[in-house]
Amino acid sequence: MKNKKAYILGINGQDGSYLAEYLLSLGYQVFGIVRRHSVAENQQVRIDGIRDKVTIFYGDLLDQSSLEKTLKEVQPDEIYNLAAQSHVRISYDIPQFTVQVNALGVLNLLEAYKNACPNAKFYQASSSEMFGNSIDPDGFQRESTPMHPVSPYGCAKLFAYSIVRNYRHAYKLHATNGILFNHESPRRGSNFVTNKVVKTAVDIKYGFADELIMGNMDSYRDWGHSKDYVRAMHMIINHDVPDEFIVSTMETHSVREMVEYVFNKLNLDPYKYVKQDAKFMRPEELKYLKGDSTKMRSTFGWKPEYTFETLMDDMIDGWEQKYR
Ligand code: G4F
Repeated sequence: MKNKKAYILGINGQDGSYLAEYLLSLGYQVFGIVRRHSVAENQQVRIDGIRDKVTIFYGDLLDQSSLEKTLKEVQPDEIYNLAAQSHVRISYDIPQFTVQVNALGVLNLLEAYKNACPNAKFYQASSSEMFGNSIDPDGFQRESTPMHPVSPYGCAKLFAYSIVRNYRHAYKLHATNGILFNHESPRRGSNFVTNKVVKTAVDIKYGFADELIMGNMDSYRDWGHSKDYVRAMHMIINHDVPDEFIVSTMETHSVREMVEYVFNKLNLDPYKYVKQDAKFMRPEELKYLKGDSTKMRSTFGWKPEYTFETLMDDMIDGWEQKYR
């Protein structure tokens, strides 16, 4: 039987790199799309280990012709859109770019997919940020929870989510949405809160930093491990019916609890080092996320292997190994 072909936008990101490794382990042929940068160094560091096993093309969500050309050439079985301007606070600094990429870029990709390979299956990286501060009375967000995003990022993601559903129904495409809650790993960018905290705490331990400057410590997030979540993506895209699924741990922790866990693990007193600065606050904050992933768990038997503690331990270990 011929190997399945996967086409991954955002292959050099945290999720893209883990997904590529996972699909290679399942025998897939993997094709990745990367954007052109003026500085070539370090752009593809997350896929260094599999560089000779994947085929990389230049492409961009803002350039439909690049997508259509490569989709026609590859004729993939599965398309994963993990590319985005993924930083919520920065979406306030560059709102129009964020909407161009995260909303209109997805429309460009859907058009390219419809024209080039409409029989492929499609996965869109939708986000719990789409819920904004909407919470069901029992304290969870689930597939049926109303979506009222509170950032340019969240608004753009909601457009993308909706247009995927629209194209599914209008053009009979196998187009799916995974609504993923926050997911982290040692490969997380160090301007997201978990990796910023872990990296700075390890720096403090080894004498390379003497303070951690934070934004809002009172928001709550449902943090899982990216490795668990890429397995979920593969299950969602391969479901017989294209649909929406929440992927989450069903637990929530405050940023403060996360900071305390990391510092305590490193035998440091957080309150000797942690300060706050308004520059890391957001004009409007999403205060509380806790996802109900019952549908995902009961449909596929999926469950996360990592807990909040083993996730944070893995990240601490990742930074400590760099110093060792
Ligand atoms: O790590 P964060 O920047 O992640 P955020 O905003 O929740 O977004 C992430 O998860 C979304 C899914 O819900 C994704 F769609 C999105 O692409 C991204 O992956 O911030 C988490 C929390 C926020 O409440 C923020 O205000 O941490 C708070 N925080 C406090 N101090 C900080 C900081 N966040 C960052 N990035 N940096 C700080 O210094």
